[in-house]
Amino acid sequence: MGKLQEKLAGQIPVWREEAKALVKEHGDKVIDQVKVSQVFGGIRGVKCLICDTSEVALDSGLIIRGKPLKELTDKIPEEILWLLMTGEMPSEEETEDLRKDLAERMEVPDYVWKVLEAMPEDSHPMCMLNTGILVMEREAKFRQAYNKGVKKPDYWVSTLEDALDIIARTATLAAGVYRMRYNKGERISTDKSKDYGTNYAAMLGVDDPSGDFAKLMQLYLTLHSDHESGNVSANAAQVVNSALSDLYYAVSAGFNGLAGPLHGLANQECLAWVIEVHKKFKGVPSDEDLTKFAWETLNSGKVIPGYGHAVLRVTDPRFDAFLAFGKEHCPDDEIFNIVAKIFNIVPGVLKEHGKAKSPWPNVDAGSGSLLNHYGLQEFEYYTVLFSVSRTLGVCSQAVVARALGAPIIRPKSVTTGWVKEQVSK
Ligand code: HAX
Repeated sequence: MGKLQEKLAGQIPVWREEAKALVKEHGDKVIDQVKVSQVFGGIRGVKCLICDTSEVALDSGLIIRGKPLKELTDKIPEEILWLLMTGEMPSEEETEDLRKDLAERMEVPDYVWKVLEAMPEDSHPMCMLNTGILVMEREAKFRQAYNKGVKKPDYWVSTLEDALDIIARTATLAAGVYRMRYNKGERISTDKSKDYGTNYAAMLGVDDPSGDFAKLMQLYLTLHSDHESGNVSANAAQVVNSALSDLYYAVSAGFNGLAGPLHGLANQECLAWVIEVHKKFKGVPSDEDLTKFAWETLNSGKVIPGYGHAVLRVTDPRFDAFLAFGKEHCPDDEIFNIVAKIFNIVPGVLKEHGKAKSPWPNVDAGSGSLLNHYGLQEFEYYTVLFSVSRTLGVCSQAVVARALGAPIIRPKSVTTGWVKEQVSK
């Protein structure tokens, strides 16, 4: 048994007792009410989900297990994964144990590559990644355990095994998709002596003499790892997993949601918009030109990608972290400078426009310019990077949910007629 399994085996009975006692003692207490505008408005803001891995504060952004993101930007994915799952930072020994375990699981079976090779050459990299995940479902340890009659209190054990397999393999799969889809040559093998983020960066094969691209990948994997459970990808995965569909099905559902332009795909749209600005103005535009261009985008009925958020009402601390990385590592890059300039101009434009509840940048506004700087310029691939990272959070949420014996998710829907009746009473 690995150290993570041991740690969780010790913690889970305590979590269960705590949840049971809460429901027993306070099960009838009201913690929120639902307005008609929320029912018609994407259930925005309704407090009806439990997620212990992370929370998003309106006024400060991502907090992972009680730790604000800015305290975590120097951590590697193994440390973040341990924190997400257990609620504690790992010791060096625990980090090393998890690193080795993940490194041992990174190999992707041959049949997966054969399926991907048979896909049309213009397939979206997100569709390729997702196909790879789904094809591996035959290996799901949860499904095997369930078919053998495993008891509910032990569901988390095989779910954790699937989680670690999926997390480890997603990096290899994602790197393979990059090399296959963009004709980069042979796949690069995993190196069992490396940590997860360094391995992923190396398997992509991006030229990295300074090692800074690997540093960016570590940061990237941390920043996108989790964002509560109400966002589209986490929520989709959670709902699917609640039916006891195994994690391959659930992660795949999450990735399908991440592939939407209002969610994870915004990062590709974002860099596309920045590059359009760069091309149109042949470099960094003046404040006046950029303001005009932002208005043209809005007036044509489009959103400004990378700006606004369903929950956050301040600049996303994940954007701040990317901006700080860019200022340190590529302060003279024109594309990065356009991103920084957009940050000065667009919030004012969005405020004047008056629609978006938050005029501030989200995580997707800055990441693309940094990837572009290091030569990873195929922006259709960017959501795949996001997916590799988000697997950490989605899988951790599933392990915690199975540990707590969370039931199948089944909210109640109502008809428009029913709402009309209620409001006329
Ligand atoms: N540009 C223009 N209009 C915007 C806008 C933006 N960046 N952000 C919001 N709006 C508009 C909405 O389209 C909506 O208009 P309608 O009433 O005409 O439909 C109005 O402002 C109110 O929207 P909101 O309540 O502020 O925002 P939502 O909670 O509905 O949506 C979104 C949040 C992130 C989807 C939204 O801000 C958006 O579309 N942003 C651009 C796309 C983007 O950056 N997505 C990535 C978000 C982060 C993420 O999940 N990454 O994975």
